[in-house]
Amino acid sequence: MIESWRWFGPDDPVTLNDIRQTGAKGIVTALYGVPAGTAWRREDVEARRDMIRDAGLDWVVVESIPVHEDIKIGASGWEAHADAWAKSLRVLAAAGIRTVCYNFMPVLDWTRTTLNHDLPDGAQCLRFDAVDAAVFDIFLLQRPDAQADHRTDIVEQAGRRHAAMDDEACRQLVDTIIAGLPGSEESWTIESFRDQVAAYRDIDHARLRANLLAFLDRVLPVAEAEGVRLAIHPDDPPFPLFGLPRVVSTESDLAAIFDHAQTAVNGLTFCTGSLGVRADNDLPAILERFADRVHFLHLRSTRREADGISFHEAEHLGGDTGLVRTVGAALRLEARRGTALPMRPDHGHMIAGDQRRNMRAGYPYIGRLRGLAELRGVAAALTDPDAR
Ligand code: DNO
Repeated sequence: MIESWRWFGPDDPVTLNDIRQTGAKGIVTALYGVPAGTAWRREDVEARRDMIRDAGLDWVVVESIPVHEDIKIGASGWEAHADAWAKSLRVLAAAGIRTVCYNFMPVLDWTRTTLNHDLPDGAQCLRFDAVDAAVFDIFLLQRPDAQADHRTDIVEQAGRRHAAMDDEACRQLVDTIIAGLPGSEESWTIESFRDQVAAYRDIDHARLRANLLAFLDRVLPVAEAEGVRLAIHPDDPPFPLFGLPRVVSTESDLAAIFDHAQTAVNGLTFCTGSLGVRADNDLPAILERFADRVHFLHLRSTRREADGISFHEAEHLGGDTGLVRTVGAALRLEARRGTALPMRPDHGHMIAGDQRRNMRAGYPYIGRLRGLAELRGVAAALTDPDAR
């Protein structure tokens, strides 16, 4: 595995030098300021690549090139946005960067309802709470028919919880959900979010999937010609939210994408934390089935909670996802394919002063370093023939 680290660019409180000291060799980053639909410029890509190189590291994966909302909706003119996306692939290939992670989640990228959930040991983690999501949807977003999309017991609890929330608590919940988590492509106000959700009124699962496949038909020929591996990121969380469909959540979603175009460049970011939230996703089976399409690993774990919907982020080797088994399976896959896969320790608990150092939600230095070190230890143990 090529140990890598997500870096949010020169404004990231974690510097390239900090990253070098983790032992990671690869950088996962993007030109975060460029709006969706605008092609990346060669000089900007080269300058960023050289900055990383000068720090003794290597830009191994782009995460992400944002997919314009018009492409997801299939609005007229979407093709020009897709062509700009493909142009960025050409620019990246010319600069020697050939793995690109992207997602196809409508409106919101990854979503949580709490950024600082307290754990018994004093660490803090990200959490998604089904009742908070319903409070937002029904009472704050006030989406028509929202109630019907939540379980009755959750709707009842949401009513009680909302009645006890003051303005500040409501504002904080709205911000957490729509203001944009690190790496998110857009940040919304409640009004702009409401409008954008409404634009999906006629887009169901089948339409969104068809729009994704049409997008792939347009960009894959460029990816193939340039030798750029695309790695779609699973939905996080892997179920519809706020009436918006999601089409990269399950094994059958992935099969529909990968069967549509039988080329290895039509690939996957195998994100254990996202897929692992669903108990019906069998992670080792998914990794095995799509083995030749996996181009990038996001390794983190989640713990499902009692209501069957809520979850929080677990320590890397804890939770429900079984990362020791996944690392073993990934090492076998690499041996079979004869390639090393870039991996990054995804997310991490805020620990040991991360809170005081102004770290981005989910992306603390020490918490991720702990995850990376644990995963490195697992890989070392699994590959040492004399270890037992
Ligand atoms: C969250 C991340 C997401 C992901 C993008 C991929 O931490 O996994 O931001 O990178 O959705 O496009």
